[in-house]
Amino acid sequence: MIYNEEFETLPREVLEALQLKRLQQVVQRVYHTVGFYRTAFDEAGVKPDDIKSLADLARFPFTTKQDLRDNYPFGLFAVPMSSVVRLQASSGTTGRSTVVGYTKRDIDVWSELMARCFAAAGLNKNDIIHNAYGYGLFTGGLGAHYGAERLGASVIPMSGGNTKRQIMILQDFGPTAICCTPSYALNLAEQGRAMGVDMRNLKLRVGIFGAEPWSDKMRDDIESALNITALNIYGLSEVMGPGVSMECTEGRSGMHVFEDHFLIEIIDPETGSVLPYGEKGELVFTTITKEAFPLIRFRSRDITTLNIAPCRCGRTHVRMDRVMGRSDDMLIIRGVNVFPSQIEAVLLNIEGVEPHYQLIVERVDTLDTIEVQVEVSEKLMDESEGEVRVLQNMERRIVKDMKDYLGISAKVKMVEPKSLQRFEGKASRVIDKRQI
Ligand code: DLL
Repeated sequence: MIYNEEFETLPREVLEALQLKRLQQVVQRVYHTVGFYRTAFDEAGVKPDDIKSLADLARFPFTTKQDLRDNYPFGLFAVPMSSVVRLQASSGTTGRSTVVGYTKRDIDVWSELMARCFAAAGLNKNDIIHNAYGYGLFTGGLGAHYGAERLGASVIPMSGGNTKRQIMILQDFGPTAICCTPSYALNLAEQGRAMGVDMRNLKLRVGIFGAEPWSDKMRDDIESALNITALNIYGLSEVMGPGVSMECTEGRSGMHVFEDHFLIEIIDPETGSVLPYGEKGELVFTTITKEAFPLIRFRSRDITTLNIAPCRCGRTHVRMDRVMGRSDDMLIIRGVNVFPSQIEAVLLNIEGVEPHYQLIVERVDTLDTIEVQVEVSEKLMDESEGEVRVLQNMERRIVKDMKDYLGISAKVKMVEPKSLQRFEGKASRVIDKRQI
């Protein structure tokens, strides 16, 4: 089913005319309301009036995650706080996290786009949706929740964790759809089986999975473990949250980007030049309807391709392929985004620890694990005379700080001074062994 038939199936030329009008408005608006954009545009020698066609956007400067951090928390908002009704933040970040704000109308648009996603998955008001995306600052929980309500479905606000209870609810409430990260879906299937529950015979028909990379192999595994259709949903907090794009049941080959609200470009991450459809590159988003926190040419760092070929479902919106990687070093550990530099910041706050560390990421059964190997300083080694208790305390402190500041559960291993590899060029501190 198509939730918003009119806007999701607009002929391309009509869609592009609408995009241009909205783009011109938003570029004017940010230039006059957000100091950051005024400076950035002036420095690049461009003016809002320069947007005469969609292609003119390519002359405008990019916005990066660093720009968001530099303007933490509310520096890029384009409306006064009195118009902001909700704040959310990207996960796993301390201090300089990215904070996003929404006006009432922004929440309204987001709810509609999430409702479009559920409809694309074949859901309607008769469905019961088990929402196991985390509620809180993370956009997954509330984003999916409002969309499910907008659709008129019955939503179960489970949030993440408490797996046994989730399995009980899945049995007792009989939801027909589930939303969570793909790795958590596998985890639920596995724990359910361990509890002796026949997970293939639940009422579930469809799963809406995203927030982390996954493969067709994982899709097959989830579909057969839960006996459902597994669909991909994509989004990022900065641009809105979940529901920026969604696979339809017809195509199952790429996610339609809701282009009446977002302009999408694909660029060469090295040179920044715009690439044609079909080529692999980094996604760049411009929000053309957001009020509180509009973004111009935001570099997502997500690598994929765009496919403009018409889809059997009738939607005219371009499809993006699954995310194939990132053009930065961000890791997603059990749905929590974390940069090695943030782990480093936590480590360096602890006395007796050297700035030499290695991160080993693995997927054990269905769960991501991260081990942090870090060198003890020689000074501490000498002072403690290698006493085990001192090292154990330090390990405990690091585990706690990683949880408190970054929201990740890490295994910490203290290693001897000078035992980790040293780098001559760019340090490569992450060993990612996950076969996704
Ligand atoms: O993960 C929003 C979301 C919630 C999407 C629930 C889907 C479902 P962030 O925490 O800001 O927002 O993380 C955004 O997660 O740039 C991608 O690298 C990654 N990501 C999101 N969806 C997918 C997906 C939410 N379907 C970052 N496949 C993005 C691969 C994804 N990666």
